[in-house]
Amino acid sequence: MKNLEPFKERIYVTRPVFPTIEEVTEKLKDIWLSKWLTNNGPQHTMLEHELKNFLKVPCLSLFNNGTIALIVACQSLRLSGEVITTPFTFAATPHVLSWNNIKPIFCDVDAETMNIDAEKIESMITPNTTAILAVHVFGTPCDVEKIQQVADRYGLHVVYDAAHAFGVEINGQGIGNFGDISMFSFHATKLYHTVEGGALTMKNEYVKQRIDLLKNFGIKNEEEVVMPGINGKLDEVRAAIGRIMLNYVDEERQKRFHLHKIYNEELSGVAGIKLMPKCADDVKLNNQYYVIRIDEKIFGRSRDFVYDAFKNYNVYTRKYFHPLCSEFTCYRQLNSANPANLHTANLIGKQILSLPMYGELTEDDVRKICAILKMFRR
Ligand code: T4K
Repeated sequence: MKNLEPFKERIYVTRPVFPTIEEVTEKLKDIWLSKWLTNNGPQHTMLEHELKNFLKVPCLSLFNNGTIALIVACQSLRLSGEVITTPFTFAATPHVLSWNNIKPIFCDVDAETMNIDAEKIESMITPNTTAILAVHVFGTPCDVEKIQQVADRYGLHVVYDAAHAFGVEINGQGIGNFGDISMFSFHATKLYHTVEGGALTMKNEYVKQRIDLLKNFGIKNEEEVVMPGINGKLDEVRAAIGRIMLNYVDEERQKRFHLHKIYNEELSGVAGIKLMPKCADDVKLNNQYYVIRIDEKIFGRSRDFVYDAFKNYNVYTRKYFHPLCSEFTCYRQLNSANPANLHTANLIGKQILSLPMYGELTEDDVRKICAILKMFRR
């Protein structure tokens, strides 16, 4: 690649998938005719059914975003005290615990998958622990078997933040089948989206009923309010967009799968660059993100140098997830936030870089991004 001029237009870390305006207008007409805008309308009912099938889960409840969904998941299980979680995640994960008056206990992560280190969870359990909140970070599944074993041994709940894991499967099973409850985010920047939105998946109708009450103010009927609920409902317009977006998700995933291959092809063997973790053969990934880790000692440049230098070429990468949640001012005083206990997470936080990944990127774009990156090497 000789021509290493900056890109003419900004290349962001991601771009939302847009349906055609005609498809949206068509669906809006249905909504206008129905005179039903929110509160369990027909689009909502249909999308819940369609997503339940798509994600291969027994039960699903839609939400207005992933964060509220996760807050409600904790409420529905009556979690309290301490919950063991990962510091290498988006701010929403520990914040959800704080909003439930729960103390997040940060556990170090696995050096390969970057997910919570299942081997270390046990040592963090105290009499106050009520659950494990694990994140399938960048769509790579956690060690679901080991986590369940630990949880069963100590009578803990398991909640998965599957915000990144839409459509991920293990041995043909939807990722939302593991643990007590999983949360999916349908934010605009996700592989599948409803503009803003999210869902919880759960094992049975009983749990779903409780969750459905919690997301609708606890209103059972016009005479009875049975619990202190919140407003977590997804409206008809976004549910309708979600129904359209289901037609796009496979194609988008295929495009990203191809771009992943190009990134791997271009970057494998580059000294100082570690690629996405490899998963077992029975794992179906969604290829939503493409992240690398830059070892400054070998690459000759730091992650921060690369992040800044890319901007000169109009490439806007992101440092997902730096700073670690354990470094936030609201959490860093916790004993578990001590960097001495989070050695791997702290190392990854300094090395990680999310490269542009979305279906609209061309193969040439990706090859050029890789060429620019290789040029930075010293
Ligand atoms: N748990 C985990 C592990 C999560 O990653 C998230 C969300 C949650 C929980 C919470 O789920 P939600 O409550 O959001 O459903 C973005 C997303 O807003 C956030 O949903 C996501 N994780 C997080 C990883 O990424 P930011 O602050 O980095 O987004 P922003 O606005 O900087 O967008 C990133 C890039 O995308 C921009 O540089 C340009 C592009 N973009 C973005 C938007 C919104 C567009 O081109 N068009 C757009 O409309 O958080």
